[in-house]
Amino acid sequence: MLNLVIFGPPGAGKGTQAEFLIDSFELIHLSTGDLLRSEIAAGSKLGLEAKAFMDKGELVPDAVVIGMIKSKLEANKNAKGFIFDGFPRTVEQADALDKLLNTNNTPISGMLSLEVEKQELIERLLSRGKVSGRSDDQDQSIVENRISVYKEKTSPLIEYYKKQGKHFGINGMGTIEEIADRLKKTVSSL
Ligand code: B4P
Repeated sequence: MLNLVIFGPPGAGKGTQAEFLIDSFELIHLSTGDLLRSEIAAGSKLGLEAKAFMDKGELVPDAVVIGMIKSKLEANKNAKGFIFDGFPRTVEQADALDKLLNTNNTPISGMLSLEVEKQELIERLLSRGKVSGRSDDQDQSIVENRISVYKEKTSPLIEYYKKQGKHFGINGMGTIEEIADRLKKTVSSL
């Protein structure tokens, strides 16, 4: 079973690249950002709670996202593998994911860490904000807050996966196709 984490700061191309990887390696794409936006669109209680955090560029509480991932794993017991996109985002989430996967003896195979310069991240997110209507992509101060939250709470996961020998740094600058090729080469070598 191939279980991958696609990792990087907001705007690094996680969602974009995950779409290529699911096609090439027959994986199920689990994006916590997409799952949360579906809850918001459905007007659920969970969505309402999440929206308040997301609009400010803050992380949604760990218990909420861990619960969402747990139920998706249980609903897809026969999957060939998963690509986790936007999850884990904190050390607590990474510990919870390890526990969930180790119960089935299907640990993370690799963490693909997209490396992109800050100015490029800001430009990508603000340009998506002009067309997507995403509330967290429209205001430069919210975008910058998301990048700061990433540095403080999410970037320690690089060390977390390095210690497990599972960290693969990938140059995330260039065209979408160039980056997809780099990722495919790395995943094929796992
Ligand atoms: P996400 O949905 O994960 O948003 P993101 O970090 O911006 O990544 P995304 O996948 O959307 O963007 P991508 O880099 O592909 O999270 C949104 C919010 O949800 C979080 O801020 C948080 O509040 C909450 N949340 C989600 N998961 C959580 C968790 N686990 N715990 C707590 N809270 C959680 O692409 C960005 C743009 O760049 C796109 O427009 C794309 O087209 C463009 N792009 C990509 N690659 C490019 C390239 N090579 N060149 C030019 N443009 C490119």
